[in-house]
Amino acid sequence: MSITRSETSFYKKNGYLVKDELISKKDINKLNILINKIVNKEKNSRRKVRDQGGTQSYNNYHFVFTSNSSKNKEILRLNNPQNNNKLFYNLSRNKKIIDIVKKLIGGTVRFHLGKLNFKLPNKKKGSLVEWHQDFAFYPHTNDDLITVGIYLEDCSEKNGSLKIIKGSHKKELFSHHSNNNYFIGKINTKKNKINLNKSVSLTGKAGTVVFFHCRSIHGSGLNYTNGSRPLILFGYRATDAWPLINDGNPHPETNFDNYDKNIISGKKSLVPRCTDVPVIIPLPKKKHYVSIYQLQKSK
Ligand SMILES: O=C(O)CCC(=O)C(=O)O
Repeated sequence: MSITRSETSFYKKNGYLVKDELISKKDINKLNILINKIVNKEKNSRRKVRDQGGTQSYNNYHFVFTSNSSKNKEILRLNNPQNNNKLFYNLSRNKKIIDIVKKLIGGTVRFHLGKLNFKLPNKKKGSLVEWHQDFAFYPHTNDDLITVGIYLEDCSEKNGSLKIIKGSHKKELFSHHSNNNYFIGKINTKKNKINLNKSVSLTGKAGTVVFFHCRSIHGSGLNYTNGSRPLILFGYRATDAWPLINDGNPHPETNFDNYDKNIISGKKSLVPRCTDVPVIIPLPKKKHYVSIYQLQKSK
């Protein structure tokens, strides 16, 4: 099962596509059982937390916490779940997902990144994610990159579904820098007169998969429920989209073999495809940031 021509046109026009319950209930249940185990083990561990879990770095599997306190530690994110468990790895290579990605980014696919964002209830300091474009974090020589979000539980505006601004992938790449010229990973929507009326909430039942373009402006609101909102995000890129910076994910200059091992469809090539895409280098950063949550709070 892939997508119809009209779904492809919808994606091209709007910069996103929602596929209801693409992943079966059975597979979602298995993932949720595994996640509960991982989270409980980590919460009960007495391991000392430093830097709220540390930064995203090559091939790393790690947790991002709300604080360094072992008593009140809450897990915001699990980075690179696909590196540590077959179930997550298989999901990142799921045929239904990859077939759609292939159609949407032009035929070749290289795995780029993986994370599991929990979005804690608001009362447990689960933050909102401010408006941003993923391409601002990792510019490439072309923009055939896509983010895929998989809801592991039913997701509505109440528990912080993703929101996206229709058609924004065709507009400019906005500055994600502060007034002091530091990269802070968010857009000043007022200053840039971004029409938030064009935003749509990407809600769906558990197993729903959302696909969005790397230049689509997106974010998510607060979670007003008592439970967390687990969302797996996987990034994929065309094999000839060459990274212009090292974003802490598989990178040719860090480990060339591993970079190519992440090819899912298509051939290796040393010839990047350079297209006329807007690029702003995401530097400097005030300090080496731990997560998007921290980064977006910096000035
Ligand atoms: O977890 C979310 O709600 C969105 C996260 C996101 O957009 C990101 O990590 O780039």
